[in-house]
Amino acid sequence: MRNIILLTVSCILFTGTWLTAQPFSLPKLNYSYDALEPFIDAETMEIHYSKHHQAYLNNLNKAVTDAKLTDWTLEQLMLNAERRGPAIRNNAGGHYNHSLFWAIMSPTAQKTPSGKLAEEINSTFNSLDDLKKMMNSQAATRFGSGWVWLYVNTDKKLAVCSSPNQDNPIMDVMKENRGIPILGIDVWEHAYYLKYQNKRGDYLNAIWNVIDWNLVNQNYEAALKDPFLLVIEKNTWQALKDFHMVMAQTYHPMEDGDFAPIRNRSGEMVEKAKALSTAAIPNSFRTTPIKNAINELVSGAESLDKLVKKKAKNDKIEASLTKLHDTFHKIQGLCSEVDH
Ligand code: MN3
Repeated sequence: MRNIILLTVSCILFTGTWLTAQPFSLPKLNYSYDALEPFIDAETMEIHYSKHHQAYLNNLNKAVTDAKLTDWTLEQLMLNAERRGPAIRNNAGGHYNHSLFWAIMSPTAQKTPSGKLAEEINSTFNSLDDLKKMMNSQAATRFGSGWVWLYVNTDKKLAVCSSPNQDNPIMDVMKENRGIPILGIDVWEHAYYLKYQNKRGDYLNAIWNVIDWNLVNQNYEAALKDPFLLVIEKNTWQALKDFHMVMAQTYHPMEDGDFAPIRNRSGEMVEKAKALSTAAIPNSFRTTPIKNAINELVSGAESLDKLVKKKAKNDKIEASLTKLHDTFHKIQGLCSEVDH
């Protein structure tokens, strides 16, 4: 009897844990807290990982639960950081950035890059020393808290930038400098203050001893092949996002029988379509079929607007908006067929 009760209790506990399972979890550290001594001290590592990173993670899990976004990937959250607000932006960034940071450091770090990465560093920055100087200088002059990044941009080239707070090049809030980070250095005081106090420069010089270029190289190779790079490039296309917004906010209500939004906003739809046809198209999507489909979108939006101005009946508006929606999805389809 006692065993049955225990079994029941443990089943309930187990189920309870299951039901409250959180979408994101702390990545395992591949080394002990003291492994990066003397460059990063054990106490800083322990607090940084088990307190700071854990807090970003807890807040991220709470934020996605509150926003009912538990099925979103970390990448999706970051691409939409601006619209999703500060709790998602800061904590998705905090989780992603620290996960990358732990993963590129090692007590047995390979101190110099090799292969294609070494060649690209030399051709882009002149030398590894020049790259380090550039990153240290951007890190030193980052006011307040932030990160400095080596990343693969949407043209598959290496680039350096810094970002405030927990932002990173994946996020839509970075208006330039978009791409996939392959090396990030945390320049928040919590990353160095216990050992280096206010001497950020000493921390920046020391950290290169534990950055493992073999691991950075793996990130580089993965980023070059990653289809996510094309997703980021598409995410930089603001005019397409602006059109999409008006389309979503008029088409979906119409599907539910509400024609007020499209009758109020058909002129705005024309404006957004025209803006899309004159805005620069990101490199990978600058194809003739996509340009033609955008022109089709402008004329489709204009005929819809004429119908609205004539106060045409709902069935006419519905046919015209449905056709415009199909044209928009044709553009989306053409974008996903693009070979990077
Ligand atoms: Mn940190």
